[in-house]
Amino acid sequence: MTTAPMPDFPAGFRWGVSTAAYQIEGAATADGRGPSIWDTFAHSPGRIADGSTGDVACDHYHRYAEDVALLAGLGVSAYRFSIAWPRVQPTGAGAANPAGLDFYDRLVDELLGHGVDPVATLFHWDLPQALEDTGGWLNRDTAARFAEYADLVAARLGDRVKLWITLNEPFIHMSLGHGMGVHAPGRMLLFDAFPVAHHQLLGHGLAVSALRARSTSPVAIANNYSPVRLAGDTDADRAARAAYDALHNRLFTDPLLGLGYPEEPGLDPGVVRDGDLDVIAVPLDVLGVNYYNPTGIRAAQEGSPLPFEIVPLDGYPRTAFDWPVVPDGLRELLVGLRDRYGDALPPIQVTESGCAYDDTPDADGRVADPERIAYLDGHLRAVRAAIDEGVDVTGYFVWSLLDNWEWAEGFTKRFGLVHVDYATQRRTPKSSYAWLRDVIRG
Ligand code: PNW
Repeated sequence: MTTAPMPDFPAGFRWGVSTAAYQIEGAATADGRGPSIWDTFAHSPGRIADGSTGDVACDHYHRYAEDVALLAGLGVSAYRFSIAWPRVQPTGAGAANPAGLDFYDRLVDELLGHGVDPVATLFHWDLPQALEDTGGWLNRDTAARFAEYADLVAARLGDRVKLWITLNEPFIHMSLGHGMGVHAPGRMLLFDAFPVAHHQLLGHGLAVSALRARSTSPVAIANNYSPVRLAGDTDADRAARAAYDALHNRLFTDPLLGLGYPEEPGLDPGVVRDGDLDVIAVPLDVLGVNYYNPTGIRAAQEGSPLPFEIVPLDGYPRTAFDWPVVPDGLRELLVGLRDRYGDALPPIQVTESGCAYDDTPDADGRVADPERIAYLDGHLRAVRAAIDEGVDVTGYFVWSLLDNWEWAEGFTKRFGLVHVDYATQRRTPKSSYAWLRDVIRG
């Protein structure tokens, strides 16, 4: 980490932190909430590293006022949270459950009362189980259901949410949830999971129109991106890199920006109907970029079901997730998006960036996390460098405000600026919280 002062960011730059409903809220059956695919998955034996569930998580549903006070103390101008679809529509269809919407109404007003812009994600992976029972995102009908849900949310919150995000990381939801089976709903379809890509994107396009009918606030999607590093120098290695880049970085962006699906073999979702690509290419106000690390790729071994092999990247520090820490990958990614999409690219906000470490309180109850400070320092400098190279980046959100329930890893990975003792629900700001507060003030 350099000791040079953090460079300035443009006036109006949006500083934020991000969370997701199932990872923090708990209160899984409160006020009429229906089950989601993550309730089902977490309650199935053997799926979660520590056998835990999100039943209680950070109990944010009851402690949101304390958590908003933490946001205010941090000095962020925005908070990205997600709305649990099964709180709003317990079975994924029909009239809104008013008690479910009431919670987000209270949260939004609490944020506004502290001068924090509410940024709402509509889908952060917690599909109502009843929709999964009719095929989930493999079923085209789920896209239409998603737009109806968006309409219900916008009718209630459309006057106060400052930025809408339709989907969180549809690539991760497709690949880990439907391709590899390590996330809910636990399907292992490999390349047969592609209808999940198209139906999510179709749902996005329909939801954008539904939101705009009720709200004048800008609309975004949050995609996960990973610059691809080539491990090997044969033609087969280069072909593998192109295949992986098309899958991870282009499949969910080319169609949004009017280019249609990538033409790489095997990437045709097969369920596209006339007119769908126009629905999907509805203009975006902002592109949300979630970045964690680059991916090393080389040609697949003989007999592999995949057209590439993922290999570890050597020579970098690693987080507790074993993910390499590569700040310059974020600059490379941002510049690469601009170079690829040019004028079709809307302004970018980095909607997730962060790291997990084994943070534990010392004898005095303080939590020092110098690795996280170094991580954020490097990634913020990378954003600044991309801006200097002419990329229009208008915001940066840290993942995450709180240590929380990290999906298949349960409570074993701590991403927070604030430590959570799950036994007592006591929140303790880590040293990175004070560091970021000072950066934002500066
Ligand atoms: C994102 N990968 O998930 C999610 O949006 C967050 O909910 C999550 O807590 C955060 O990143 C940290 O994991 C990802 O395997 C899950 O490459 C897995 C991957 C990437 C992102």
